[in-house]
Amino acid sequence: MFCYQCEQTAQGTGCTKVGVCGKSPEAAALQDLLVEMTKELSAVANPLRHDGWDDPAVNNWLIDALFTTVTNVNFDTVRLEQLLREGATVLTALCAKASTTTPLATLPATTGELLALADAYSVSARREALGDDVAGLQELLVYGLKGTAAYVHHARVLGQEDPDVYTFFYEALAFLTSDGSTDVDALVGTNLRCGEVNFRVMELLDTANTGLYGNPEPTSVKVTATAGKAILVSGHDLGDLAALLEQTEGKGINIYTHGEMLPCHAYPELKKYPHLVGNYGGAWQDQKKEFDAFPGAILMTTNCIQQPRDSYLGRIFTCGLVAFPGAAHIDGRDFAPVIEAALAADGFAETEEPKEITVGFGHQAVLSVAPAVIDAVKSGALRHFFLIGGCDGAKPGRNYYTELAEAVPQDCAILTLACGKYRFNKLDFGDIGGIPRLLDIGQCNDAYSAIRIALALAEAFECGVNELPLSLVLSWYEQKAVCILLTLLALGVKNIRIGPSLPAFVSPTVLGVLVDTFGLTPVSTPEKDLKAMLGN
Ligand code: SF4
Ligand code: SF3
Repeated sequence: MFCYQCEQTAQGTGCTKVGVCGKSPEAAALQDLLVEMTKELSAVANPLRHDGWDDPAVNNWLIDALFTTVTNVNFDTVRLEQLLREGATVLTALCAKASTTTPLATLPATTGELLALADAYSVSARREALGDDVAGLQELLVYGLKGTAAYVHHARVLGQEDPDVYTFFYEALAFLTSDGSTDVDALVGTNLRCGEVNFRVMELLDTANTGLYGNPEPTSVKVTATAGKAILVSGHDLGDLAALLEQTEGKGINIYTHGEMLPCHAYPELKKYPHLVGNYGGAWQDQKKEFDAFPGAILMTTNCIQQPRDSYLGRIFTCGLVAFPGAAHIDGRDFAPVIEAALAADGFAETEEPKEITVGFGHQAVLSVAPAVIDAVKSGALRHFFLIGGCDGAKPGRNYYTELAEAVPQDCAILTLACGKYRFNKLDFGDIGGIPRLLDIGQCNDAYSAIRIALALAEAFECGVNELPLSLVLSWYEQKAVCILLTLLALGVKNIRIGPSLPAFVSPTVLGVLVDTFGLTPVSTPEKDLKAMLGN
């Protein structure tokens, strides 16, 4: 196997024997085949689409296939093979329609033959053939598309779609099969278009979330346990949580959010349920210890799942596209087995001394107090904004983000989003004239909110986003962070700092281009970076 799509890749260069994430070589091979199938399918579908063809089932398969290969989503070879075989059926029908043929329309009959076939489509084969610059830029696009696909999926299950988004997926993936796909300028251009399209997709998801569940509002969330039976919900899917809240009403079970589900407490239509009692644990990489200690059932709605320990394998459930061999999977949204497991488990014996944090600073909430924020900036009471956000992960270098947040001067505010915030979101940052110094904007896809806030501030101060007293320090781990970075670059945001380490798929030459064109900078030390960002 060869995989270098995430930040924890082995030795910072690539996982070759087994994934650091736990992905088996077999799962990696099937995922390589799935990605290749999305390209072949798009090469056939793209011209048809330009002639007016559309098929929701094919769009859905394409998006699901890409999302499935995001880090920490699907480790289950049986489900991966099933998705491949469904794809072959879809591809065969498309080929018949276009009177053409393509290799993966006919898959070999056995799993062993499938695995052998995957070798030809490995990333290492492409690196050998094309070199690190071109192969890396191609992978950057694939990873950007994977991240965007995750958000397309979230928006779609909540009823928001845009046909232009699917058109771009077909175009971009078809481009990767064309002769032009070795052209560096064309690759950079398509990557930036992926960023633009991802902005649209995050907007769709924002519309879906706020349309169904209301605008997030500043809300105190208990981060301590309440006595009673319990279910912990992790991932990113608001619809799954809403369904579970409905199904557990009056059953004497308390619901806790985990990881990226924390912002759910701020949505009026979710927080109205009194049994949504609090948030439990930290970011995804601490789950083995925390799930082990959680005395109830656990539901994983999307990434990031890690190999479950035997101690909780019987009470962890996956749904949607998440899967881990041995963990029970829920098809659809009937969570009866999760409820049963929660009732059979001990639950929390005691209510802990309550501790609370505040969430819910989406674009609506922040912009409703924009005049106060603008006055504070104008008077000098609020000197600078830092957006410190992105994914969390296991590497010790990620203490950088805690130290940076702690070192931010008292007259500056911190905007944060995604699971990287668990590095500092339980610290007390105080306020500046009533404006909290730590503003939790939401999930990773709420980068959309952060951008809306930045654009509104730029308009108020009659300047560009790059001229605002705002610095972005991002932490990346998986492919959703890749598409968000592409969005920021496509919007012309410069001088972003990124860490804790640089992507292995970005070659030194490509990094040089990103540094020269966008001022993208690797993080160094909190002291040095803070000094540079504050211009002193
Ligand atoms: Fe390695 Fe990350 Fe790929 Fe998993 S997803 S195999 S950790 S590079
Ligand atoms: Fe975290 Fe997986 Fe990326 Fe949505 S939950 S940000 S790492």
